[in-house]
This record gives sequence, C-alpha cells and structure tokens, in this order.
Amino acid sequence: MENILSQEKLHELKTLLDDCTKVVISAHVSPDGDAIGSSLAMANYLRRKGKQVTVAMPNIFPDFLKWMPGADSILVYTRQQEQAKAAVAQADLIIICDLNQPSRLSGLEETVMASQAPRILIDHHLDPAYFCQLTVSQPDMCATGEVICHLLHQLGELGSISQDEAVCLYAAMMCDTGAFSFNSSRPVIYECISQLLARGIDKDQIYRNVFYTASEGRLRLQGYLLYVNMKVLHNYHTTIITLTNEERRRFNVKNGDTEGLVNIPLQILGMRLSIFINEDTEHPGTMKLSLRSVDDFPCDQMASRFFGGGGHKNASGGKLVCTMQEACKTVQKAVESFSEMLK
Ligand SMILES: [Mn+2]
Repeated sequence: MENILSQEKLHELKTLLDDCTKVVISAHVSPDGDAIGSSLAMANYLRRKGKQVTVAMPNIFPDFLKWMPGADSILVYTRQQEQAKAAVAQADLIIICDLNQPSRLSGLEETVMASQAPRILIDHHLDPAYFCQLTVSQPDMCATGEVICHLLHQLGELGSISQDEAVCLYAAMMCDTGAFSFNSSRPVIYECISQLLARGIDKDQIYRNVFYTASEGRLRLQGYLLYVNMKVLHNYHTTIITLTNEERRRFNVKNGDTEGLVNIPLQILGMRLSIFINEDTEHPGTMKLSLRSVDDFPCDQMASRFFGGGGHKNASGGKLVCTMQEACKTVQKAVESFSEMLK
C-alpha cells in the first residue's frame, strides 16, 4: 500500500475528521459507481465514528447502484433542494469525491462554495482545481475508491473497516475499471482489493448487483442500438451510437439503463474509439457524450476540445446543447480532426 499524504497533510486530515460533527458528502453530477461508492464508503466510515453524515448528490443516480449500503438515504439535489441546502448549511465539514472542478457539483456548487465549513477533495481526475482546504488528488489511481483505500491505510484503519465500507470501496473500483478490465494494471490495486476481500465481502455478488440488473427494455434497446443506430467509421476505427429520449421511451428504459453501452463497440476487432451520444433525460435538447478508447487515444483531449468536457485518456465525457443531428456533425468534425491518431 502507498502512503499518499505527507505527515503534515495526514495530520490535517486526521484533525478535520476528528473535529467535525456534521458532515456532508457529495460527488459529481450524474454520479457513477465510483462517485456513489466512494461517497458511501466515507459516509459509512464516518457514521461508524459517530458523525452525523448526509450524502447529497447533484442529481439522480442509476438504479443499479441503489443496492449499495447507505444508498437509500442519499439526498438528490434536483428533487430535494431545500433538504440538501439545509444539510450543507449545517455542515461543519464537506467532503467532495470524484471530481476535479466545483462546477461538476452542478446545482450544489453554489451552496457548497458559500459554506464556511472546511472542504476535503478526494479525487483521481487530472488537473484538480484547488478549492478545498485539503486536496487529495491522485490521477494515477483507478478510482476515488482506491484513493480512499490508501487514505484509510495511512490512517491505520483499512484493516478494521466494516463490511459495508469494504463493499462500497470495492464497487467503486470495480465500476471505474470495467470490473478490472481497463486502467487497472498497477499491482497496488490488488493489494487494496486483497484488504477489502479480507473484510469478508462477496465480490461475485457485487459484480452481479451492478452488471446483471438489466431490464428487458435495456437488453432490447441494446440490440436496437447496435443493429440500427451504430455507425462504424471503418477508416477511423471509430463507432458512433446515438440515443434520443423518444427512442428511450419506445423501449421504456430509465436513467442508468444505458450505462456501459458505450464500451460494447470496442469489442469489434480493431476499433479504437467509441462515442455514445445520449439525449439528457432531465434536460431534453442537451446531448451527453461518452467516449471510450483503447491504447493511447486521448478521449479527454477530444472531449475538452469539442464537447466542453474532459475525463481520462481512455474514458471521458462532455455535452452539447443542440439537436442530435448537430451533435453528430460535431462528432464527425472531432473524429476528422483526430484522424491522424485514429487511422
Ligand atoms: Mn472515478
């Protein structure tokens, strides 16, 4: 295991965690498994230490994460604004997981930034903004869940965390690595996992809880998207899949039902980049883009140059406020401008 904090920072972390009584934990908008898992791991850990903890997410999160220990008490800002604001106003510590810019807190940003409470950022995205008293940023790590494993190790607590905490941390790492199929070759990841397994978690059950939860509609939609909507740009080793809210309604699929679909086209031999353009269910007319690549193709650079987003080398996202047709044109332009790297 790695000691990621200097002695001085470790002391600062200990003091912040010891001195707080009411904690709010949040993560990025459209929370994924790492955002929810790392937030709930910290929540379960601090509750066990006797702290009053509220987890508040900027907006809804996928149904396939609702089994996670503590998920039932998560506040969703877009649905429970007053409660979330009150919790932030009363907090004497705010922990922010899995994001690198305060704008990623979306509707919660203003309230969080207005609070006088100290903030801790725990994250693994590139180029963190320094808007917290304590910033724990480890861009080389596979998930915020992994960063938390190392922090708990350094606090001398990793060996004695609860099973619930271990489950959340494992799920966080599993979700951000496609069940350890990408961005997960650093040996120390498996030292973390070894420690989590030693807490008695059932990793196979966690896998099924996350990945084997499809509705009939999702499976049929998946077939439709691959058969009808997927465009293959053979010259660029790139695939593009589109999904509008109208199509979503036709298959009766909910938020979260399209999670992971962006990875499937990379199963085609030789494909290097997969782009999924997905109309936002909460904001029709906004197109959310997910990018996945293999090897050295920089998804994050494409997302930041063309889609107002960012992320990691092999996984990034962004959004465009426009029609689906216009989004497709922008994607085409983006792919052409990266043609040298894709041919
Ligand atoms: Mn993450």
